Amino acid sequence: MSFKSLMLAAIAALFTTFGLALSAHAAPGIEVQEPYALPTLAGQSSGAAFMVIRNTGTAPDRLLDVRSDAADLVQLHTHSMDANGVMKMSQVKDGFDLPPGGELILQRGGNHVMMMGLHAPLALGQDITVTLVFELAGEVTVTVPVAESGIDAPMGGTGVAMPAN
Ligand SMILES: [Cu+2]
Repeated sequence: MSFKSLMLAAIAALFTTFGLALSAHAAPGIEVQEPYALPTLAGQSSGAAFMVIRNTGTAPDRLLDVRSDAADLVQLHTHSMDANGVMKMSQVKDGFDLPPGGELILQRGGNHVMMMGLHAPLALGQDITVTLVFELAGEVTVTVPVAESGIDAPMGGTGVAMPAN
């Protein structure tokens, strides 16, 4: 094998590996990182899931809705302060904008996936399935492990999508 063909083989292998890594949690233009859902106690009827969603495409997209068979009612939620300075959760009915290259961070104390009427307690080590519904990318199904935190969760980010009003 010549040096040139070796190089081409190495480049081909690199692209194949990269493609496989991306396909794990990706749909066209959407990449989901570090999903997790907090464990719940017996008798606790609701839970929340968190993740980082990135628009890797070149077109604006929007997270419209969320679904899961883990609970009766699943909604996109945010936290905001009411007139009395009390933090409250509320549904984000219009969803979240995801500009090209933008990130939507769903995290504790912020935007999150709310699951009400859990069919069973969320136990550590278990996986649940959450389907994200995007305006452009369509449905993206994510396997969400029940854990205390996302592994290697990014500490920050740029282009954070703010909740639409
Ligand atoms: Cu909530």
